[in-house]
Amino acid sequence: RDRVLGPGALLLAGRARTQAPDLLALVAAIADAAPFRHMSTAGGRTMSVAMTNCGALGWISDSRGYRYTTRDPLTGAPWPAMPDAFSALAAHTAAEAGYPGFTPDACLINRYEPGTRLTLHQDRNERDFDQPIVSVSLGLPAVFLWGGPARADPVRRVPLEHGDVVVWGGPARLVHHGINPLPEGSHPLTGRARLNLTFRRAG
Ligand code: MD3
Ligand code: FE
Repeated sequence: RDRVLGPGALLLAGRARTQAPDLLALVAAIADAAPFRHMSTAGGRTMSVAMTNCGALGWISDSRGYRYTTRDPLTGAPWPAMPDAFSALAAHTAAEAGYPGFTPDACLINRYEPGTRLTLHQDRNERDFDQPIVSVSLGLPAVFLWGGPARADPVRRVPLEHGDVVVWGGPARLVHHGINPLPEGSHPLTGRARLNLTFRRAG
């Protein structure tokens, strides 16, 4: 299933499958120090996706808007360090997609349960849009919504499965995207959940 999804977007199907148990154990350790939480938006809504971060910078949303911070606002501590296995996977897959030297300083970890969705948005809080974003899907499958540079552009539906890695760069970097409400289900490694890691060069 490895394929170019479109300009700038390369799917490496199942590329993280063999490492998935290790990655999930690392996520559990990160969540012990920086628990998953439902962040609020500037508009006063609560996000249905539960989030945490690791790395020098972490993405947050609160009543003041979206931004990256060096500390977890919940604990006041720096975000947990990015495990070597995380940065190595991101660097290797980015290099395969034509981005040598990708050194992520942020990893946003999203947790979906059945019914959780992520509405169409762009990722624009990073400093350099020439740097790609690498995403790793674990656990339950989801339908990824892939639009265009304008919010009203038509949306494609792309299934993302356990172990899939996608590198988003170049013309794919600023497209609108989201996740359909997660269907009911259970996965041997994650139970009733999908976890998504996104590796970013934020600063
Ligand atoms: C295309 N996460 O964390 S992963 C996000 O499954 C986010 O949790 C979704 O959108 C998830 O911001 C989608 C795929 C993805 C991630 C970031 C992108 C695609 C992207 C940034 C730019 C373009
Ligand atoms: Fe996004």
